[in-house]
Amino acid sequence: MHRQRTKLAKRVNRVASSVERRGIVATYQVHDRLLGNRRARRRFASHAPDLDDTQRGLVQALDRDGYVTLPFVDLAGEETWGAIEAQGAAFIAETERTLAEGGSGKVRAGKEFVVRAWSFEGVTFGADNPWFSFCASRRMLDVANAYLRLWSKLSYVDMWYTTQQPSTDVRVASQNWHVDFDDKHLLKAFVYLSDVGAEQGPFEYVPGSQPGGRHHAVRPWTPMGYGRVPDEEVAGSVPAEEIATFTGPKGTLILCNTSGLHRGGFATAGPRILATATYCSPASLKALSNRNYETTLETTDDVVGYAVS
Ligand SMILES: O=C(O)CCC(=O)C(=O)O
Repeated sequence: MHRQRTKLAKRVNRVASSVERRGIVATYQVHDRLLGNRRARRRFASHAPDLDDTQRGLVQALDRDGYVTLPFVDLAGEETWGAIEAQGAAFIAETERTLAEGGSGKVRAGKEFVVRAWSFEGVTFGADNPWFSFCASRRMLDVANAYLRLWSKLSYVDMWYTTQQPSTDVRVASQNWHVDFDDKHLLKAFVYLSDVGAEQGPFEYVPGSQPGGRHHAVRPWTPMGYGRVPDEEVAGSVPAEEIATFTGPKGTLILCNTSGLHRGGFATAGPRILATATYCSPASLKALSNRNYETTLETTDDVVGYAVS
């Protein structure tokens, strides 16, 4: 009797999650095709940003390969970099103090190897936060919006301290090849706040695996899609020399459409510290993802106001 009830409960749960899943997917598709994204595309089309050569170059590379990398100062300038570097140094010092005292810092279940500055803990950002201010600036938003061809939402802003682990460990979570399930219209920014060599868990990407790219067919994006993509599947479809491994000095900026194949954070010879941000479409925030912050930012710029609301 008890066994029967357990079996029935499991079946009911399975059916309920499948119905919920289908509801989420349908909501995303309606927002992508008809509601939020359609309006965001119209807004973008009627206020095309005026890009300079650097910004235009970034968008062209993103269109072609799904990623681009350059020194952060080339986009943001020395003063902005100086402020973010100092913010990063404070985060590193605080994290290392916490870890030395035996604490874990802000970690998420299943990804305990990443200590986060803010995570999803009800943080409020204002203009006094240099990394947030850059992420919400027109300088950066114009690139994100021009790539996504819509007014994007800034959905996630954080700093990560990826801890060192034994090289004998098995890769887990985002250390394995995967595509982000949240959105098809996605752009992530990573700025290294420490030097990252081959053994500090560099970010890796399959160029052209973004929607519309030459390797998209390896794992086409679907809403709430699959988790880990086996190494053999990537190796069998993409020549090893085509895979981009982003080693680089502190101050390296990577922009990447992570609805394509990527992995990173397997740091076996020292930690990797970076600042990160996610730009997504309105459909994603309606159906598939949550924003990690509130803001007190006051702005008269509609593009900025839209991104942070
Ligand atoms: O830590 C990394 O390099 C991987 C990050 C990642 O998978 C993501 O942000 O979606």
